[in-house]
Amino acid sequence: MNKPITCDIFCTVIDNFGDIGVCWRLAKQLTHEHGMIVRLWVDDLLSFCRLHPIICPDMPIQDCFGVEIRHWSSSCFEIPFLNVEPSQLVIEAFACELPEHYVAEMVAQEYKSIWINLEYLSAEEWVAGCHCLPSPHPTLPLTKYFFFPGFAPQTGGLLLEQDLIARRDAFQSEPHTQAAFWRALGVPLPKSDEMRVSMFCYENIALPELFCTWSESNFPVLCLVSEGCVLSQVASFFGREHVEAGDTLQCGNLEVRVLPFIEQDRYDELMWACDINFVRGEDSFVRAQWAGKPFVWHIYPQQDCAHINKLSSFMELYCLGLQLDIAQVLNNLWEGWNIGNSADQAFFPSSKQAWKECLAHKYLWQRHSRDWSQRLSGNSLVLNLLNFVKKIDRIHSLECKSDI
Ligand code: TRH
Repeated sequence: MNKPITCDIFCTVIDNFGDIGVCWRLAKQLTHEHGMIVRLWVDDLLSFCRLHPIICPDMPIQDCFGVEIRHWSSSCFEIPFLNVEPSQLVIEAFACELPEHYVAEMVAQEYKSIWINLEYLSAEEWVAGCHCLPSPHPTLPLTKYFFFPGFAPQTGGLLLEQDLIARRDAFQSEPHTQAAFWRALGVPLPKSDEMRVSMFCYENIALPELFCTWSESNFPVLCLVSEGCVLSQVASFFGREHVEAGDTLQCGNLEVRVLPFIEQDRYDELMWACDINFVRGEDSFVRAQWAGKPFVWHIYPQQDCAHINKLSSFMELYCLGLQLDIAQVLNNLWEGWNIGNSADQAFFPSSKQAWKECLAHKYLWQRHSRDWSQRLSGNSLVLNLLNFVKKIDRIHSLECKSDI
């Protein structure tokens, strides 16, 4: 029998939860689906703990679901007794810098580790051309390879657990499971004519207008807002100084419930159970696509406005094959949510208008969401990564032979 492949994943939490969210999923998938021995190095256990509360923020080394979690503090590589031997596969997430000592060990060891830089997700066209490109180290005999997640077949694909779509389908077809889910969350079961929305976004000045639209709608809207930076806006919409997890607020036909941050797997279920999901960043954006439900993305805003191109590149792909008028109304809603409120208001239809037009195409939007998740599901990041690793491994073996 082949010996399991060892893997180190390095993650620095820049801000929020996306970096560790992605790394944790990757670590679990490599361990559970491919029998690999994975160590996940993360510099911020407190953020990790929010997604996965059984993580102990004070423990330098712990095992969680078969993954070894190591607190990556600047001092840990200086402690000689740790004696860290680099793994066969080394993944630095989002261009975080590997510890010098570790890189030196990679050079010194007999076998050659395969070094991957797992990049951020983007739907831009250039991604396919840069995926898998080598980047030789400027001074050391090491090569790192860029690995780009993406939506097109020539990219690295998306993280998707082998059984996720089947679990989603089972959940969505079992009313009892859904009822148990709502009960556990302390949220009443959906009313027959209600629209249930999950809301996870950055601060967004389009939010009050959307709330206002929902409050005036002719059916009940329950908006489940996740705890986070947007709560001050929620408070001011309802004329409160402060709101917190557990609060319920009402305005016309809009009910807002503030949810605590829930465990990552439960958050997937929340998206499976809602009619529409507002998501943000990278990881919740991908999970909303696997939910197979209509969603609206609040892209991570970048200072140089690079996010605007990223947003339109995604929309172009997402709307391919959709009737032009539907593509247009979806674009209006998404642009209004991301750009319209921070740029020239007059250029964009109001969120109210855009929302109404999207609702008019609700059934087509639902069908498209389902088809979209089906279409993407054939391009698994982990399978692509492991195929690439095999290819590099063969090249390394040939190089070794020619050295002899
Ligand atoms: O939190 P985000 O904004 O994270 C990131 C980071 O900002 C990162 O630096 C940036 O580069 C990246 O976005 C693009 O959004 P994201 O990516 O959706 O990550 C949120 C994670 O939190 C995701 O794994 C889902 C999880 N989550 C829960 O586990 N429970 C919850 O209740 C919620 C709302 C989210």
